Amino acid sequence: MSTRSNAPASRPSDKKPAAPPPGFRHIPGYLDRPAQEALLAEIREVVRAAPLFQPRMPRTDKPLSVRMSNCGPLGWVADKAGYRYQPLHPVTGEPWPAIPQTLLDLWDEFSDYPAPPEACLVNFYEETTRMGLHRDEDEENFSAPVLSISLGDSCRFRIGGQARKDPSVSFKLASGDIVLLAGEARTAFHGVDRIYPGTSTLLKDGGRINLTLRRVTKAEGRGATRLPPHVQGPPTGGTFCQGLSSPRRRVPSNHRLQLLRKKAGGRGVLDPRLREDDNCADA
Ligand SMILES: O=C(O)CCC(=O)C(=O)O
Repeated sequence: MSTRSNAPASRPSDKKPAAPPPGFRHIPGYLDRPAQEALLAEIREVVRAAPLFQPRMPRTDKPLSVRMSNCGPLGWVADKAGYRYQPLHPVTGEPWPAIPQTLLDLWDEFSDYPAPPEACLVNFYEETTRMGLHRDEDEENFSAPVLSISLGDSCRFRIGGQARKDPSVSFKLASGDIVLLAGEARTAFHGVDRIYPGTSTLLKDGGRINLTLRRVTKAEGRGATRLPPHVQGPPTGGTFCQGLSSPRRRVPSNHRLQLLRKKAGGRGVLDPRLREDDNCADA
């Protein structure tokens, strides 16, 4: 993803509302309440190992209003150096935790893509957080869809066309909803106009979590994925990992990542807001 901002995603237009682009799917209420609670518990574990951080816009250095974390071999980050995927958390310097199996299963069910996701962004929205219209374009692979899962308060999600000024259409996304951006919709401008506070009791202190599963590198065949450098060898400390070449099987690599996390000793919770009793980490 890139070209995000805090600007409102909606813009008044005389044009008739567009239909969502081909490849857009909204599956309301796919996860029932027990499934949402179970997934939330898994995300709390992710955020405990990889605390939420505040991305900043490269040009202006202004913070985005959304706080975020990641799980998977790669994670999306934004700072003065640019928008990119990298294998290490930008604050703790640790590898991202593994993507929970529940999410990998959802990917298998909905993505119709022969390789597993390499990144799962965890976006945390407070009452006033919004996400300006942007395209997800920092991945080198646009043939894989983006799969999104919503937890907590509802939001108004907006999606348009391939140009920022194209007419757009909006939907209310509620806790447990799934959205698939495939085909044309994969590269369509989209954003979050607003959060509807108090619309879900899932998170104790309110707010919304959005999870997006992404393929970052190009798949090399059925089941293919690639290892980040910290799993293959010494960390390069570099930005998005070009030239990752070893095929990776999901189970061993996740296991390996868990071992790496264990070795790291779970240190690195730098932000007092990210304690267990924080909104996201203990909702
Ligand atoms: O929060 C959402 O529903 C959308 C998130 C999003 O657009 C993104 O992470 O690129």
